[in-house]
Amino acid sequence: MMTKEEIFDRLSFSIVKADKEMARETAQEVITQKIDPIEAIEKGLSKGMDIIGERFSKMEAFLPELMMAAQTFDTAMEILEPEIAAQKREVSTRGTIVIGSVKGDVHNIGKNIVATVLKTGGFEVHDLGVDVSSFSFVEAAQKNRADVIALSSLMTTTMPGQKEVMEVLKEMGLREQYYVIVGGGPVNQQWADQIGADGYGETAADAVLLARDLLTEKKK
Ligand code: B12
Repeated sequence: MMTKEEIFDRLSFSIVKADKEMARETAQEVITQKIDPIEAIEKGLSKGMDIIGERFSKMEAFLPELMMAAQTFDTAMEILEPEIAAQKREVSTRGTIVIGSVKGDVHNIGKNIVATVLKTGGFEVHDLGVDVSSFSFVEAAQKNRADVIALSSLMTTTMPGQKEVMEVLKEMGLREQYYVIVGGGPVNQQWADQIGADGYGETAADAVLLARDLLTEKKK
């Protein structure tokens, strides 16, 4: 039997090699061994993505390889996602969240994980997809009576999209109505402070804690 560490390494390796069969089999092993699927994502699949991203920035890997790695990630997620969803125990909803990748950004793997984990954490989640305009975020928040707007940016070039949402909210006089949380590769707490967002989360698990804390504060 493979140890947990071996499983995580194998998940990472399957992404780097874009080996869907290996990704599928190893994800299945996560389920069989009752390993926390979120831990497997963070310590396995995402590690592999970091390696590919690193190679890409050094021009040792190219766009087709990135795309194949992303497809391999999705293959593993097809197996892990139902398992994450099955962990859901909360019946009543803790609040409503609209989430999306900001304008110009089509990266969705991390955003999808955050959406899944938020749902499991008891939130009603409206996923607006990728390349979402600032106005669409605000419009969807109004339409769904959201409590939180969650913005994902994977590139330094799309981070200004997060700032723009803050500006649109202010211009429309709606800033006080929603909590705004931000995340994604290049985003950090300093950026969140700079644009006046209510919180930053490094991982999907952080997103849940963040949303819970903010809404508990609200109800006080
Ligand atoms: C896979 C990938 C792609 C895939 C995306 C497929 C898909 N369906 O998503 C494809 C091939 C399409 C792609 C395209 C491009 N990419 Co790309 N891509 C990546 C890569 C390798 C991995 C991203 C990923 O999925 N990570 C795994 C997930 C699980 O992690 P995550 O997204 O960070 O999410 C976690 C946290 O950040 C957090 N989180 C995420 N969102 C949110 C939101 C909130 C509210 C919170 C609280 C938390 C949170 O929780 C998640 C789970 O823990 C990264 C490298 C990297 N290290 O990030 C480059 C990277 C992001 N890409 C990059 C680039 C340059 C591009 C392209 C411009 C390439 C090109 N020349 O065309 C295009 C741009 C497309 C566009 N307009 O958006 C650069 C960006 C550089 C920069 N300027 O900042 C990177 C950093 C690679 C590099 N090192 O150069 N890419």
